[in-house]
Amino acid sequence: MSLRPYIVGNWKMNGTRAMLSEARAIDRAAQRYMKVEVAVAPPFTLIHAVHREAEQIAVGAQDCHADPDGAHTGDISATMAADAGAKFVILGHSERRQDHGESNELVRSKAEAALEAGLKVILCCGEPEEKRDEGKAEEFVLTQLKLSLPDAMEDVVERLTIAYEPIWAIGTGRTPTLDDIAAMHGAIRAFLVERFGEEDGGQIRILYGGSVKPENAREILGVANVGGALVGGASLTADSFMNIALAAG
Ligand code: G2H
Repeated sequence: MSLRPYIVGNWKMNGTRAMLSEARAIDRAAQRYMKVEVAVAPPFTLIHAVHREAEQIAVGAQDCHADPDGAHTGDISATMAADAGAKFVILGHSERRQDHGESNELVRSKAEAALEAGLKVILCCGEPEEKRDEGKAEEFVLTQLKLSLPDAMEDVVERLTIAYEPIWAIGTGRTPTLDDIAAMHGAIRAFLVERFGEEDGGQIRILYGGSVKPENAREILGVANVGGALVGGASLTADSFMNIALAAG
């Protein structure tokens, strides 16, 4: 089995119902780019509406709580996201880790809850700039992965995607060199093979995220072990997002 390149739009805290026209346009274009798997993660408030519009693309959530229900004012469980139409959830994004103090252990609990609720997981990792400057980027990222991944996982190739997003590249317009991306994705691949075995670990998609745009997508997506992209700012208009998808095909 070889999975298609995976292009995922992370809308972050952007979008009102006015964005549904972009979702429709993304979905229509995705029907023409069948070589690429396209998905969007809108804010919780739009998951159901985007799900109802979408014929081709998958819709996901940007987070979920680790419990299935309970007294957690303002939170959304994986079960609730799935009920609204989400097929996957992005977990451990650095903005969640920074803004909400999410630890690796909490991310792992959320991943377990998401899998239990039938959601696929996009698990994010990425180093701050000082770790890269110290030459400790790989060690930092692999530790994040070790501690954030659930112990037991079935259908791991289908249900798990890793997203490598160096924190200093997020929304800044800066990106690592292609050699640096290749080195980190190679290290993540080796970790996945060790953890899940040659066959499964060799196939799990590893997305790159951090200032991906139409102008740099083709070269980044051409790097070894880059199986797609997690796209923030450039996913907010159908035009730029689908130009990135086109570069993957
Ligand atoms: C990284 C990315 C999407 P952007 O967070 O997850 O955002 O493409 O805006 O850097």
